[in-house]
Amino acid sequence: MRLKIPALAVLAALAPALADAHEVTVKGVTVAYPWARATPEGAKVGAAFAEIKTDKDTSDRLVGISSPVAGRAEIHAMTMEGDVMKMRRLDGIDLKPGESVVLKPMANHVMLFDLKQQLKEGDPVKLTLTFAKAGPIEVEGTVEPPGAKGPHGHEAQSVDDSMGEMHHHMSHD
Ligand SMILES: [Cu+2]
Repeated sequence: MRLKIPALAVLAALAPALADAHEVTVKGVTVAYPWARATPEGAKVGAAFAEIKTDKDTSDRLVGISSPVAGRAEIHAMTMEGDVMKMRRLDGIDLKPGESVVLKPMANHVMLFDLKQQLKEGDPVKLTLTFAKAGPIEVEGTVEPPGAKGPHGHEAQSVDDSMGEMHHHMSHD
C-alpha cells in the first residue's frame, strides 16, 4: 500500500541519498523494484526489470541503462508478430507526468549483454538508469529465480505468461 502524502514527497526529494536503494527518487523520477532474473552458468545474456514513476509535474525520458554485471545493457521492447515474439532495441522511453512504466517480462525490459558473472538467485544486482533530465539513478535489486515474473513479494509486475526462459529462445535484431 502506498500513501501519497506531500510531506513524504518533499522528504524524498530533499534526501534521495537517504532513500532505500530499492526505490530512489531524483528530480521527480522514481525507480523502484529493480530486479533481474537468474541466469544459467555460462550464460552471456540476462534480463532485468524495474518500475519507473514520474510525479505529476515531471516529464522525462529514459535514455540509457548500465549495470556493473554486464558489459553492455539495452532497453528492449517486445512485440508479437503473429505467433512470433520479437524484441527490438529502443533508443529510450518517454515518461509523461504522473506515469508509471513497468519494465517486466513479456514487455519492455532491460537486456544485459556480456555478463561478467552468473546472476544467482538472491544476489544483489545494481542497475543505473539514465534519464535525460534527472540524470543517472542507481538502484540495487535482487536476482530472482529463472522463471520469476516479478520482484520478491510484489505483485504489480506479475504477468500472465509461462515463458520464463524466453530470452534463451529468442533472437535479437
Ligand atoms: Cu530483450
